[in-house]
Amino acid sequence: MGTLNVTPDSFSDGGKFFDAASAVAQAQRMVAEGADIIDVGAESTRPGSQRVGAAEQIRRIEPVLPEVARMGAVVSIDTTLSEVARFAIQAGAKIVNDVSAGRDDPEMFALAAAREVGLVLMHMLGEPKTMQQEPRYDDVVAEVRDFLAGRLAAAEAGGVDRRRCIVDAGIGFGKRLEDNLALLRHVEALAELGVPVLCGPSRKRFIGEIAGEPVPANRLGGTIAACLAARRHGAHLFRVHDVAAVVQALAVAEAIEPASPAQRRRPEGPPAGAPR
Ligand code: HH2
Repeated sequence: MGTLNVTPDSFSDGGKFFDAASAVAQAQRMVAEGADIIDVGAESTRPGSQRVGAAEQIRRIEPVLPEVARMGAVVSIDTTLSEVARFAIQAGAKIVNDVSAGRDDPEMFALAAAREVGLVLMHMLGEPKTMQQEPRYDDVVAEVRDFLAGRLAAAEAGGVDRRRCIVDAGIGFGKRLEDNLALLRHVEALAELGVPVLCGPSRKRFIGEIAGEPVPANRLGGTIAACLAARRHGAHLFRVHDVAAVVQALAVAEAIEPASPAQRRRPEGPPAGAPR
């Protein structure tokens, strides 16, 4: 999954793809580099960020998302607002990546159910504005797993087919360094939920903390290491900015040590977001 931030303020590439032409070109590049999914986002969720309303998110994605949908990759929309998701689905998106796991907008599950799209449910402690203010867990892996089990149940109760859901521990979303490391080390605990696991460590602060690298764009080595560790522990999808390098790393890891059949295939049914 290649990250496409049509934002002025994302933590690692804010402003770089804010105009439509550079966003479309970046999507083309990521598809050519081997991305299966392009995740289009119009709101930064970096720690401390301010919310962006639905109208502004739609204004940002409108000249970009339909073009990306025409490229042949599966398009995912990174939003917590059903109004934005509805627009994106109409324009060709097949997956909704909701970092609030359906908590921001009570209509999100009904929309995902009615339009039969894939749905990413991610763990976040609190909200982006405050999530990095002293996050604390007794047992981060169990708490994140239990939270995601609860959101999966809520999505199902809202009519969403569990086979269309994907879970994500939310690396960096209200987590200390040791929490992020424990979650990467224990992907199996999330895989036990029986749906694919998405992992998004790309360029994040925990890599900078370990490596002493303050510039997010210089964190590719750490991104690859985190993706390979998560893969070894059972992750199925990887949300990254640097597609070519991560695709190559995953291909070499696969050649050395093939993933388990359970990791390569969906547990049952069609892939999340597959057309009806
Ligand atoms: N991380 C970011 C945004 N969306 N979605 C999922 N499912 N998992 C993630 O880990 C995740 C996500 C943050 O990264 P980025 O989009 O590059 O930055 P920003 O939120 O500043 O736009």
